[in-house]
Amino acid sequence: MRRIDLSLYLVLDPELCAGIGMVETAGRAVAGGATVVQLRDKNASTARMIETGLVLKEALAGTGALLVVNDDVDAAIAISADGLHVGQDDMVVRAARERIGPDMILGLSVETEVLARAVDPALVDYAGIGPVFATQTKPDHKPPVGFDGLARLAAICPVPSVAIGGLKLAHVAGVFAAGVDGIAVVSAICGTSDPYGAARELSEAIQGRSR
Ligand code: TZP
Ligand code: MG
Repeated sequence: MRRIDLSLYLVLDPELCAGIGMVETAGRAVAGGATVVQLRDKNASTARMIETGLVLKEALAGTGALLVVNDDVDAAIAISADGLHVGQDDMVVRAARERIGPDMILGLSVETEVLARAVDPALVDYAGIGPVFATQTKPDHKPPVGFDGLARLAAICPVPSVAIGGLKLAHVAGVFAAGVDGIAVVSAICGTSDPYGAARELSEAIQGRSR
């Protein structure tokens, strides 16, 4: 299994990034320590995802941060993204793996114990577990699992995992104590006026707890 640094996983949101834009937000967050950037734009066409994805890819080149595309397998392939992230309803996992080939990272959202048990490590590289807490960023989210549920799901998942949903700086210790490999945030970085500073604080808290 390939090693992926999931520790600070930024999920972009076009509305929350409206001030400086998704590409600038991602660049600043990666300078502050984000290790993965996911391009997530639910309303964008594939053409637009490709357009933004290519600019993002160039902005992240040489930083070591991974670029993951949410849902849009054609866009992920067109830009040769590092990864594709799908939800349980988006694409059948096997079909997604067949489309992207063996080398692209595949992430899968996992919200329940049944789904955690069903994760196939031959197909999936990491799981996004959540929502940990309720969040306005994804209005249609599934019931929150809390730290206890997060720990249970992370223990069941046969692949590395990242926690998502309502997570802020104050949650870093609790999230990692639950046994996951990373913290995924949208508003804690995109919703601030200083994505660099926000990412840096998160990154320092993450590193501080593993020293
Ligand atoms: N999937 C589950 S919760 C969520 C996604 C994309 C949104 C998390 O956003 P925030 O602002 O970090 O709570
Ligand atoms: Mg999805």
